[in-house]
Amino acid sequence: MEKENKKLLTLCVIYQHPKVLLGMKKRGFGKGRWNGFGGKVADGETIEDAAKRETQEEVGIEVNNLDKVGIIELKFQGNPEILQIHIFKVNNFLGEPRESEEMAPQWFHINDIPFQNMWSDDIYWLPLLFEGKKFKGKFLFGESDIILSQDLLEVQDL
Ligand code: 8OG
Repeated sequence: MEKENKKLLTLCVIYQHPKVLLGMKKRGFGKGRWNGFGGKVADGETIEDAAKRETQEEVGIEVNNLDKVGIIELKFQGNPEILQIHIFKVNNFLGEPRESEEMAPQWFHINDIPFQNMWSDDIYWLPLLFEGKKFKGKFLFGESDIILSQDLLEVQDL
């Protein structure tokens, strides 16, 4: 049996209708793409604490009321690792968004999201977040981050 190899990650989507704050990732995994803020959950840290810490580090704002809206699991063909991403919708924050070494923030109208420069799964689930829905999804990526299969469901609770 293949050992299940899950990595926990967080993602905060700062959404103040009709605008969403995204960051251009300047380095590392996902470089050159717009995304929310987040990263790996450290040992001994709760998922929520990791989401708060990463948002503070990446864009300099403090987030407190995290609304968990989705869990997606990503797999890359030929790699046994599963990335499990816990997605939070965040309406309020303290401080002013500022650029960090990792991310350059910018507000986008929800009708003008740069999906062509984002992870290719986002176009499926981000609209659900804007509509106030909760969801669970699984995506399998092939070469060049093409989606080979997907399974996305709206759920009542996570
Ligand atoms: O610590 P690091 O910056 O490498 O964490 C990766 C971040 O990227 C983390 O917030 C989770 C996020 N991320 C993925 N895959 C995807 C994806 O397919 N869509 C979106 N929107 N974010 C993703 O790792």
